[in-house]
Amino acid sequence: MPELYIDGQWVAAAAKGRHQVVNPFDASVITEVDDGDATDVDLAVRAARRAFDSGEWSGLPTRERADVLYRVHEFLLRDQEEIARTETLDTGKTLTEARIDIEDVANCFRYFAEAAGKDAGRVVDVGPGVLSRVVYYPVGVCALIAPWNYPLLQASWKVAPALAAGNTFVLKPSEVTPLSTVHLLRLIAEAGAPPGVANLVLGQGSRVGAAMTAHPDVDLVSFTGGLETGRRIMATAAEDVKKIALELGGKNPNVIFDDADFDAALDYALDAAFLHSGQVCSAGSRLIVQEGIHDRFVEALADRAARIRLGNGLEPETESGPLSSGEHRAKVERYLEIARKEGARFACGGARPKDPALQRGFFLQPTVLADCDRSMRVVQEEIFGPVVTVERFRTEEQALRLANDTRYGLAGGVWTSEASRAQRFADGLRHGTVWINDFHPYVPQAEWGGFGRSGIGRELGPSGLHEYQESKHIYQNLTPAPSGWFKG
Ligand code: TXE
Repeated sequence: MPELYIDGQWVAAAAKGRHQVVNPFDASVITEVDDGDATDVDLAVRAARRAFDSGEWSGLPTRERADVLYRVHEFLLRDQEEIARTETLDTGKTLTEARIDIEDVANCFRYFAEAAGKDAGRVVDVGPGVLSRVVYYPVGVCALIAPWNYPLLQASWKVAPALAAGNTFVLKPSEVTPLSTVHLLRLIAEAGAPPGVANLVLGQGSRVGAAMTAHPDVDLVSFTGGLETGRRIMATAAEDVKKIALELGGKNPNVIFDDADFDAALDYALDAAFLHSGQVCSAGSRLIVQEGIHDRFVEALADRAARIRLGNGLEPETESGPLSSGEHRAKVERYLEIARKEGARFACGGARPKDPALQRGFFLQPTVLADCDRSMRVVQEEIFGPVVTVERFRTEEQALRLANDTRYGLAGGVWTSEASRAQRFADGLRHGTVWINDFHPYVPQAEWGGFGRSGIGRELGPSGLHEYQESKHIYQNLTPAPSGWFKG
């Protein structure tokens, strides 16, 4: 079956290109999919343009668009198990995590279905004789580019608000993990989105993603992925002054004070660093631990990290899967080499696992790098693998300075039993999400995005909808009369 979805039809890539999708657990080929190019992008953008300009979607009452999103929510839950298995095969993550992802995807659609009808703009009180309103309109044709770590989740944070606001879109999943997104497009079609509203082009970033970003008929580009690609997209989008939203990852501090609940902080430090093999934009990959508990904490962390059960995500006993691709594992291994040269102490891990059952997959041992400091590249750069660095601090002031000493600013955590310090510290952190005595939870009602080089704009929450809207101020003089400004 062809996998490009353009103008309400499933079609093959124009140049008949094909691309293998690989299971990272054992490097086996799951399937082959179409590999599009600029011609497919052009067809998809034209379809999206026509559908947008016709008003058949943007002109619908919000409630009717919301109905389509509610149906997508329902179908996602209906197909949850099938999509979760696809996501596990494609990404290597555990089935438990994939099931949660798909539930979160469904909730995202429900949230934006609800949110769409809530904000009808506002009346501005200008005084008597004037009716002044600020109202929201869809931006137009959106190019949505998603990454491989949370393929469907990251796509849904773009697709759901784009649709809710009345836009049309062309979506490109990562070439590494396209399968669950193909399923989503089927569900959007089944839910009744008119032809041309939702379009899918599979293919390589350098061809399909670049063509989407450069297309003159695209009004907005929303991208989640790496910093370098984000920079390139921003530069290309500048040509037409397209609107952009970028989520570019992070190097997220997780600060543990001496007075924290030791066992809880340890458990969450493990989750923060090693969930989905650390391939999480908000991973707590930079531990900053107060000196009173530092040595005991690092020892306990390394002990627990070394016991994480690696394996096939489909097996219930597996706690963590492989990295997403051989290429990505090679990147993480280069950072392990850098860590050696920079003098980090390997408290555990640092190599591929020895287990014969894991030799064909893209596995790496969970790794704790102790005795790190902020001058090191492994502390400053996003590794995006099962690697956590540990720094030591003495005072609260020093901890805050360390936690904010990053070019990124996506998320951060602080662990302490002193409530006033927790609030003070949270206020001081320059990161888009801050967790106190927790790590990783997010909700669709609250904004997600970063300070600094973590990106531009916000996903989720009311701002996540506004990213896909233009505001317009309509000012009506109810009692027009000559102004008398010019006297002649
Ligand atoms: O991502 P890319 P890569 C970080 C992480 C990782 C690094 C590089 O540190 O090691 O990025 O990963 C599409 N124009 N994150 O190279 O290339 C691509 O096809 C338009 C953090 O795999 O950024 C895919 O769909 N699009 C992150 C998407 O961009 C282009 C999640 C992301 O891939 C393109 C993933 C181009 N020129 C990686 N080139 C997060 N923020 O969560 C590629 N793409």
